Amino acid sequence: MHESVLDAADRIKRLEIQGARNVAIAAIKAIEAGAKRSKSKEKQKFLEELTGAKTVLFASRETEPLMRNAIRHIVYAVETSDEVSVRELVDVVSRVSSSFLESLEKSKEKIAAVGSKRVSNGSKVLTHCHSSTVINMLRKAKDEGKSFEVVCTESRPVFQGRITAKEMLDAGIETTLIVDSAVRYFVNDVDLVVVGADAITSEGNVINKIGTSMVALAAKEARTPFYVVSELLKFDPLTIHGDYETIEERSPQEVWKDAPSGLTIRNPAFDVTRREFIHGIICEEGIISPHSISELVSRKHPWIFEVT
Ligand code: RUB
Repeated sequence: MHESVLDAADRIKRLEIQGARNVAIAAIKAIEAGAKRSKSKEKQKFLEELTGAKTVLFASRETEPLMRNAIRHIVYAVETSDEVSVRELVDVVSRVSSSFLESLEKSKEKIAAVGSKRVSNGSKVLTHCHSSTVINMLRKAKDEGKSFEVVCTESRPVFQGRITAKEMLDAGIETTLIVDSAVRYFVNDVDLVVVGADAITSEGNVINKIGTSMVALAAKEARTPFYVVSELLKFDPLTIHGDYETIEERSPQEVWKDAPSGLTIRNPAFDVTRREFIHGIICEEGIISPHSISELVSRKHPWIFEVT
């Protein structure tokens, strides 16, 4: 296994790299770097290396279909390529990786263009955790000259909300940080809730940072619009075959380092927000109903259902 893959997997596991997009980007770059340094002489061996890298990266975080879709796409391109020379196959990996990264970048900009229209001048927007896609959309709204405030949750146990708060302040946006349990207290006071996504299921349910479903519940009760901001490729194709999205459970140490012995601590990283709580998914194709996700993904990315 090449060091670039092991290193990326380790940084992803430790949350040094966090958020679905950043995880996928790091994994793609690691696969490409590993492929470029491959010592394999035959296609079969090269494929075995790629498959090994795929296994290691998949295991680094379990609830990341964008990363899985990207890696499957790259491996599939090699498997189905007519090329037999390893040098040519490395080029295939580079080409597919670059085009995947480019399309991720384009989607991010399209999402920002669509989503920023929902941020009105003088409004207050609440977000949970740290989503680079949400941040980019809010920055765009700011760049368009809108004046608005952001309320962000701490996002216990590892406080990704602090990253959001710093990035929003850096963008010149008035920002308030609240504890996660204060969401109901503030949600009446905000005009819009926007969150990112780690996974979207075939039924249109969304998996995001633990606590997102509670934010959605509070938003629904307060009649505050709740939007998910996400690339279509966070769709998990396995859910259409009946598989459930696995929810990563992280170390209890993140919750309480020197907890008394005998205490059970549970630390799921994500939860599921059912589609009926979601006003819309702001994606690169526009604002869509969660119900239409499977149909749209099969139209825009039919390959997603082919590769396993
Ligand atoms: C991050 C999180 C983010 C999504 C989307 O959780 O839940 O909302 O990953 O992020 P963690 P992005 O910190 O555990 O990775 O929009 O950047 O893909």
